[in-house]
Amino acid sequence: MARRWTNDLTQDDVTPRHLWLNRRQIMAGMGGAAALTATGAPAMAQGLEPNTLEQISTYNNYYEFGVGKEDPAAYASALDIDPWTIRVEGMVDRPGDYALADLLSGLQSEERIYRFRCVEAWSMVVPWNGVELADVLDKIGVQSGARYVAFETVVQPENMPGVRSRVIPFPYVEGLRLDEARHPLTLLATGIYGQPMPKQNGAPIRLVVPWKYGFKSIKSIVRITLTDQQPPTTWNRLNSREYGFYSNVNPEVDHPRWSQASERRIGGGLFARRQDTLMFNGYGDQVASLYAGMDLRENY
Ligand SMILES: Nc1nc2c(c(=O)[nH]1)N[C@H]1C(S)=C(S)[C@@H](COP(=O)(O)O)O[C@H]1N2
Ligand SMILES: [Mo]
Repeated sequence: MARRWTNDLTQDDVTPRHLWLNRRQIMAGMGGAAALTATGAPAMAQGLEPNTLEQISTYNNYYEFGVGKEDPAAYASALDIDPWTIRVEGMVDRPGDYALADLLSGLQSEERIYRFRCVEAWSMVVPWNGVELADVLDKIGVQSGARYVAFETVVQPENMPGVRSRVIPFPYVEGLRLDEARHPLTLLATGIYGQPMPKQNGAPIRLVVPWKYGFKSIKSIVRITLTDQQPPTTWNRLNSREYGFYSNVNPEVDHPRWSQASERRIGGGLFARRQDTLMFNGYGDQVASLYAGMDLRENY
């Protein structure tokens, strides 16, 4: 049984398994035996109707495969994910090269439906499968001086057209403060809708931090480093004025070139109203305390 969160639904809460794959069918299901959450609130009212697997896996950002939203779906099949080894290093008790299965063995598998908000002001709702990053950190044994976790994406030039044309510097790197990394909402995701992670979404394992802009959720991870220094992050390196280390979703702090007050839900249709963006992407009750006393305008 997956652990549950108050504003996170399992697939079965939202709609029966056989209705997952097609948005029209989901809507039909809701018209009949109106889908209810565990608490009895309509799923729609919470804005947590999941996107279809088709939507989630055909509109992506994964610059290693190109900058177009359809490039990852077009090219990521070339990504070589077998075998997959993750180097664990830095301030840990048990460093080493872990086969993916070994790193995950014995850990509680989770099913989490999260809002996903890209800094470009589009959003989806994604039913992830994975493990809590905190459980992985416990497994590798974080040493007392560690304050940050750094992540790195695989680089396979022969399989990645965006890497060959150097659209941005690679490897893609990201990082979290240790308390953010240990937060129970933070996942290392290995699947979507109960299926192995599509390559364009970051197979075989990627980060998911639902209260931060999507670029923090680094894909296809091959290195995890515990450190006492704030690690460099790809978009901050490229443009520190536009992309901070924290990058918490915040409707009150605009991107220098566009508003962050609202978002376009993918799959909402051509004429759908934009939705209001929620503070911490709707996870403020769980995560706001991580930033108590911090100026969120300065620490963007
Ligand atoms: N390695 C890597 N990770 C990445 C990216 C990328 O280009 N390369 N793009 C980021 C951005 S900007 C977003 S919005 C999300 C997109 O995740 P999705 O395609 O699963 O929706 O992945 C993030 N992780
Ligand atoms: Mo993004």
